[in-house]
Amino acid sequence: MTADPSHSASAIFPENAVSLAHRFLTASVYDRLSRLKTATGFTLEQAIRSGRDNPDSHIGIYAGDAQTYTLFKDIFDPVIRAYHEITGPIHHVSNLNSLNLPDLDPDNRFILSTRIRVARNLSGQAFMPHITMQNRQAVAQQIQQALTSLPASLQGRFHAMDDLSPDQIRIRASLGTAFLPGDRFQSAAGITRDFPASRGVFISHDQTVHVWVNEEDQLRIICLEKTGALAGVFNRMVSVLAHISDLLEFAADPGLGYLTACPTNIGSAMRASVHIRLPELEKHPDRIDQLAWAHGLQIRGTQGEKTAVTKSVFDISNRFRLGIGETRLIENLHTGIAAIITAEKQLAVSGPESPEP
Ligand code: ADP
Ligand code: CIR
Repeated sequence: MTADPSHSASAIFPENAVSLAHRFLTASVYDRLSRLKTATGFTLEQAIRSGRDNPDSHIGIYAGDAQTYTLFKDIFDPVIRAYHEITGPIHHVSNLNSLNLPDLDPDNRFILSTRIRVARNLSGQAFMPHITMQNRQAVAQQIQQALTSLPASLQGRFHAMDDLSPDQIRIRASLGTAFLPGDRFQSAAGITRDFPASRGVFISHDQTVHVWVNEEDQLRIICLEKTGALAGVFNRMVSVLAHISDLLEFAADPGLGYLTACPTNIGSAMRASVHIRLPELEKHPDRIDQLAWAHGLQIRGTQGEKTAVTKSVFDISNRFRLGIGETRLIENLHTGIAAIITAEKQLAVSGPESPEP
């Protein structure tokens, strides 16, 4: 098929676009895929809207439902390969088994908290960029109902966000009982439509388990502790997932793993992070970047994705989630954070004038 010159990559995305979607969406791929629609009616144009409207997007593409990943494979496949750094076959691996690892910071000198989240969507429902208002509400009710069947140790309270004002949401988000509306990337993707309708946060009575309902994905299951006990937080996640998976069926693909709105999250859909205070390494950005890179880690700002580091508190997490089992992902993070703490201690001893290694 001859490519329509008006559909050259530069005509689809603005000239200054930097995203992977822009990089891989050739004129011929665009030409072929732009004629297609998933069974729920999701199009390529919708998938790339966020990347097109936000030229600074790194990924620039979202899925509207599970079928998006297969129907639009010709663009999702290279984006997934580039982000997850996969050259051979894409092969989801899962091993949700308990771990035993030493506390990364037994004296609580560096790590403020450890958080592990996994993303999930319900099988058979469109994802947040494309779900109807009615189905979004049905999803919230189904999840809320399922959570009431958790065992006694995981019982908790659901905090609906529907009727909250922006000020109430801000206050409750700081307390953990709500989440903020999404950023401009999610907004352009359609994820934040009708916010805060059908959104809410479940919190277990002991506060260690949170479930965000209808944020970027339908479920963000979160285990959180104000320590560096990475294995303990992971083991709780293993147990929570075993219970929740008995109650709900999740969208998944044998090769791609759990399917999520953003292709960076597929696979285990797990992001394990520590909030860690690193005043010395903060003065050596190249060193911390190099350590993170070497250990397959990602650095985010204190308030999350695309925010700044404040008071020297870094969010450091696994960069990869696909083709690597959950236990290895946690072990790699453990090794990387241990190396980062060692480097921070060395810099503190050698003083501020120490040369860049
Ligand atoms: P994700 O849900 O993909 O992890 P974000 O990067 O936006 O997305 O993080 C979500 C929220 O979780 C942010 O408010 C962030 O500050 C908070 N967070 C992330 N890691 C930790 C942590 N280790 N301790 C406490 N809060 C954390
Ligand atoms: C981008 O392309 O930069 C944004 N859509 C965010 C990509 C990272 N994914 C995410 O936060 N879930």
